Amino acid sequence: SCFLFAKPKDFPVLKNDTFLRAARGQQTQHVPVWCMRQAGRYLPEFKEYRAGKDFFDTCRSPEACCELTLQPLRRFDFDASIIFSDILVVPQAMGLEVQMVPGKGPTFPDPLKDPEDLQRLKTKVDVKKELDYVFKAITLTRHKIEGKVPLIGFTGAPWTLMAYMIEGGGSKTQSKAKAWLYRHPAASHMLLKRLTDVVVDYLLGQAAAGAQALQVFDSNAGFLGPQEFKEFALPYLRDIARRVKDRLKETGQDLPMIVFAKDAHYALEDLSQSYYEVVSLDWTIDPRSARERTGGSVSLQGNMDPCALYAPKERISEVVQKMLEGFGTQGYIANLGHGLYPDMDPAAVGAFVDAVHRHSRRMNSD
Ligand code: 1CP
Repeated sequence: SCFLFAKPKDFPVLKNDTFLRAARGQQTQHVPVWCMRQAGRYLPEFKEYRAGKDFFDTCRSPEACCELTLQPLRRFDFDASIIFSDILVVPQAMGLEVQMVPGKGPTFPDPLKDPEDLQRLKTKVDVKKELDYVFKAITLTRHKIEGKVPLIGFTGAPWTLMAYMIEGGGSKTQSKAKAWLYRHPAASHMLLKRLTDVVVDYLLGQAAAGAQALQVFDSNAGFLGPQEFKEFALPYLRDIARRVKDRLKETGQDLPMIVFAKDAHYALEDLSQSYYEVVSLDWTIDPRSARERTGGSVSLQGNMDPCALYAPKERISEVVQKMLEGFGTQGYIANLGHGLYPDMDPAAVGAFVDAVHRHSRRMNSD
């Protein structure tokens, strides 16, 4: 990687480091909490701000990304923020067109069909140039957040990005992308390797721009069986963390990294030995067994079923308490097992955040 950034030194002082401490396994007074997709359509102010604007135009506006990142922080006592963007900006940077079709989701008009289509991708991706708008958004947001909470940068993982590039959008089976793994393993590895190189530069650029932690979303991991995950996902996830960390060390930076491989139960032990400080869990894993299987080697994040937010406040509080009892209050970041849905009640999110803080403070003082 050719990134050599001066570390910006003029950011406001961080006032709440609970999330960063928990990520590193250091002691905290309360369990920090944030939500995947905390900026989103469940917030009326988000819908109002986004109305009539193209999704990826919004992603390309640092001011808009900053505003949308800050919106949930004005309502809720979150301990972290995540930059408003999307994982699909990476395939765009590699030369594939992606549109956001209202009511349908992200759509590639011309997805990859055969290995020959790899020729359509840029051979050299100038990440600094192509994704500069994300770096600008991060720097601006880091200033405007005024040190209230840390700012998380993120990327899609190579397998998840590859799946979108071949499927051309969301998919129930991922059968087109999986067909590549079985039919064209060499071309698959070539694509995954190229995605890995771009993702490494992308995360380094985000760190240089002011991101204080980095999350890698392997949202489509669960479509793979254990063998395929071991061959086509895990090596790239490990490579990303190792390369980003090695490079950051040279510049004297040390950012906690989070891996979220949704539905990849079978990989929990491997993921906990993959250079990430935090393993983020979906709701199908029991907190106690996750602790046992990771043996205290990493911090854990997650994993309340997002649908628990449809429950009344008292029930949310009970679910949170059980979750905290399972994970314990240290080396733990409360979150959902996946993102918030657009029809969720903002008040339920507030109840979730307050329950995490309240129960964990009480448990720590018992
Ligand atoms: O206009 C809109 O509001 C469209 C909805 C939306 C939003 C709010 C999309 C389309 N992306 C986003 C923002 C987004 N995407 C964030 C923002 C920060 C935050 O969390 O608050 C993040 C982290 C993402 C990451 C992302 N995009 C993932 C990984 C996380 C996950 O949900 O698993 C994935 C898979 C995407 C692709 C994507 N973008 C949007 C949609 C609807 C989808 C999923 C499409 C599908 O698979 O069917």
